[in-house]
Amino acid sequence: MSRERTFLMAKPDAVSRGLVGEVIRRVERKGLKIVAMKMMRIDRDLAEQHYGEHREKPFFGDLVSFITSNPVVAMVIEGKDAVRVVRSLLGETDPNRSPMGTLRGDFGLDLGRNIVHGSDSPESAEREINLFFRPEEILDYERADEGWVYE
Ligand code: IDP
Ligand code: MG
Repeated sequence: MSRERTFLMAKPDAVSRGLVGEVIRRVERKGLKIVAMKMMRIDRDLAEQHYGEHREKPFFGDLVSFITSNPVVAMVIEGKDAVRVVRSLLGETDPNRSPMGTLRGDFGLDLGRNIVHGSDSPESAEREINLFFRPEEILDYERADEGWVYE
């Protein structure tokens, strides 16, 4: 079993709307394992690093203001094909184009308030995990159901 890791974040709208439990519930019931988690306020410097690829986009300023506006819950998620599977739990970037049954499809209406962030590739995952977590904050443990989640 490949134990891929990805970075998942409940954004300020998820925290402010009381949707953190919903995000966690969907990750856990899929069989994915949370191996690090913290509530934090993102500062401007971290926001600009995290969203560096969008620096030249017209929405960059609003995106940085939004992501620093209230606390977030940052997580490292581990499991088989975790990067792709977490992205599929999120849905499309625009909540209005995102299928029902996904987090963004079920809980969002607006592109700039799309509830969650998930890494888009294993390379992004490594970069983002290192931005948000120190190695010792990522925990190694077994979930009791692993023999029933993996063959
Ligand atoms: P992703 O979060 O699905 O990977 P990206 O294209 O990487 O989507 O964009 C990062 C974030 O920037 C999105 O989640 C969304 O919050 C915001 N964003 C993307 N495109 C737009 C836009 O056209 N207008 C406003 N905000 C946008
Ligand atoms: Mg992205």
